[in-house]
Amino acid sequence: MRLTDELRRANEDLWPSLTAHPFVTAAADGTLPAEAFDRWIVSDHAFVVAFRRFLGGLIALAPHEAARDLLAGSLSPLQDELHLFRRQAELRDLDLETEPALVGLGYAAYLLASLADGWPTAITILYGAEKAYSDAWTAVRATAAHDSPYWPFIDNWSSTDFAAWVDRVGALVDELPPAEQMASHVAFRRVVRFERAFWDGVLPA
Ligand code: MP5
Repeated sequence: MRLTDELRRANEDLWPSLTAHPFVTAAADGTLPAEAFDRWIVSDHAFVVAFRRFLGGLIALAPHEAARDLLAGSLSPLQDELHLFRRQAELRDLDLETEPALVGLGYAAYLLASLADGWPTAITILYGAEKAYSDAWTAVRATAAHDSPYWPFIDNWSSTDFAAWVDRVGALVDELPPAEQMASHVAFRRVVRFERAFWDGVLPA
C-alpha cells in the first residue's frame, strides 16, 4: 500500500471532522457568521505568510530537481492567494496585523521548526495541510453559492488543478524510504490535529 494511503487510513477517525467541519459547511451554505470569517482571514493570512517561508525552506531541502520544480511552481499561486486574503481584509476593514489565534501561531511554528527535522517530516506536513484543504473544500464545491464572499476561497482550494498538484506532492511522500515512514506518520497525525484545532478556534464544532 502507498504511504499516503496508509496515512489517510491511520487518520480515518479524525479526517471527516476536517472535511465536514462546521466552518467549511457554513462557509459553503452562506450561514458562516461574518465575525468568524473575519477571524479566519486574520489567522489564515498569518498562517499563509509563515507557510510561504516554510515552502522556501522545503525547496532548499528537496532531494531532486523534479521536487524543486513542483514546489517552486506553487509560489506564484501562493502569491495570488495572499493577494486574495489582503483584498478581502481591505474590503472588510480588517487589520491583518491583529495578533492571530495561538493555535495558528503554534501550527506555523511547528511548520518552520520541522525544517530542522529534514525532508521526510517536512514534505509530509506540506502534504497533510494541502490535502486537508483540498478534501474539505472539494466536499462542498458543488453546493457552494458562487455569489458569497467565501466563494473565491472555496474555488481556490477545490479546483481540479489544485487537487492534481496535491496528488503530485503525495507522490513525493510515497517515495520516502521505509526507515522514514514512522516520522511521516507522526507528522501527518500532528497536522490533522492542528488543522482541526485551527478551525475549532474559528468556529467551534
Ligand atoms: C492551508 C491553509 C492550505 N491556508 N491554512 C491552514 C490552516 N492549513 C492549510 O495551504 P495553502 O498554502 O493556503 O494552500
